[in-house]
Amino acid sequence: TMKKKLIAGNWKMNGGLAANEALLRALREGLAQQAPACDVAVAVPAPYLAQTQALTAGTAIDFGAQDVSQHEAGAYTGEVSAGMLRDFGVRYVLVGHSERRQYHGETDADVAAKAQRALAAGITPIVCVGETLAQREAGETEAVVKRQLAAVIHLNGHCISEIVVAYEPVWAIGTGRTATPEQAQQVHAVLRGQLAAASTQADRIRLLYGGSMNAANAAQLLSQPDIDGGLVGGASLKAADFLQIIAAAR
Ligand code: G2H
Repeated sequence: TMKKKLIAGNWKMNGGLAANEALLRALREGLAQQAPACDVAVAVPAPYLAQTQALTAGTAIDFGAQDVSQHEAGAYTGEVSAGMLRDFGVRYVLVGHSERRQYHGETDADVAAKAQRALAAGITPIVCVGETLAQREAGETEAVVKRQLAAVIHLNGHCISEIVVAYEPVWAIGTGRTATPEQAQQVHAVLRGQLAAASTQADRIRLLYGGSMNAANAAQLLSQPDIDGGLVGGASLKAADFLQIIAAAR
């Protein structure tokens, strides 16, 4: 396909002013030498959006947030709205990461509402789907990811080609246990088929793989026909590793 791959780092709740600056400077230098064939982004904790905006200005690095409120504005203490993210030039926002679903009780309906808020603010939601180990072992993988994707396919007034989807098997997240390229491709093909049934633009939607992607396994995963990039957690915190993954995305 013609689309560029996307390699997105998910810093999760890591970093600090000094560490972020060192990491972003190293990425900038690395990318200036490498001329990446793919799009590159980092999803940072909300307090560092301004810092990230300043340090990535004029570079090949896009950035995003890790969550967004499903509400537009008002009495929602602690929440950050899509409009606030837009004020900082945010291009992407993770929505429905499994850690949000698991530890913060986010439902498919919440995820759909958040994706819709992002789109309305001109921000591309990276919608995360994925099965737990128990669900995989019960043979429910396909049903689970299809249900999670179905929730965001028919968002009012927005063409679904404006989203990015990340498949992250929960059992592979931060565990060092990666899905095999075949396991990942199998699920990506299911998701592609579901998107194709809903939209003529399905081929334009980027499907990322996430879950212990690293410098050693990225090339094989990224060579699968329906894997259009990666959502990278732990390995995105080390510039050398992240740059190697970016180099593998051709
Ligand atoms: C999955 C991934 C990034 P990691 O959560 O979203 O993290 O690469 O550390 O498994």
